Amino acid sequence: METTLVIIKPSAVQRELIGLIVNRFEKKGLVIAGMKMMQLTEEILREHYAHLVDRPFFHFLLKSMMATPVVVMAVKGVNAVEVVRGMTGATNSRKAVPGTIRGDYGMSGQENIVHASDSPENAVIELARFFRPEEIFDYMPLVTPALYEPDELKM
Ligand code: IDP
Ligand code: MG
Repeated sequence: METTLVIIKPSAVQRELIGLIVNRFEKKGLVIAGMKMMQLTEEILREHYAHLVDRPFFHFLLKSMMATPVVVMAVKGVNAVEVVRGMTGATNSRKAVPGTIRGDYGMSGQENIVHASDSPENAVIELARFFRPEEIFDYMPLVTPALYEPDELKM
């Protein structure tokens, strides 16, 4: 099983979409292995978005990501990184297809509702950035045998 990082961004917190977004991951069959609210800082954002610090819109991204507290989630399941990225949709919400979270709830490239890790390697790095090890819980809901065929659970 993989665990991936999701951030419910201030754009979604402001629009009162927290519960709805958590519910989408739960209903998909993913496990919420960790979840908390936190205020992001410039320091953590410069690390998290290191690939974008030289882009002209970076100061807008900083302001937008610090506008309210965010909800950070550790989301677990077989191939969770790819599954959650698929549910998230394209970066620009206007181009994200309907049925994805960005496609259903966003109209912006920057204010695009959620962050999701883009590879298993980055998921490990990003989870460690936002969670202490004891904040991610190793449990499986009782419905698990109804969600997967037994061999899939070994993945
Ligand atoms: P991703 O969130 O789909 O992985 P990244 O390229 O990693 O996309 O960009 C991180 C975040 O930076 C995006 O989710 C979005 O909020 C913001 N961003 C990316 N590209 C642009 C842009 O061209 N204009 C404004 N904001 C952008
Ligand atoms: Mg990214």
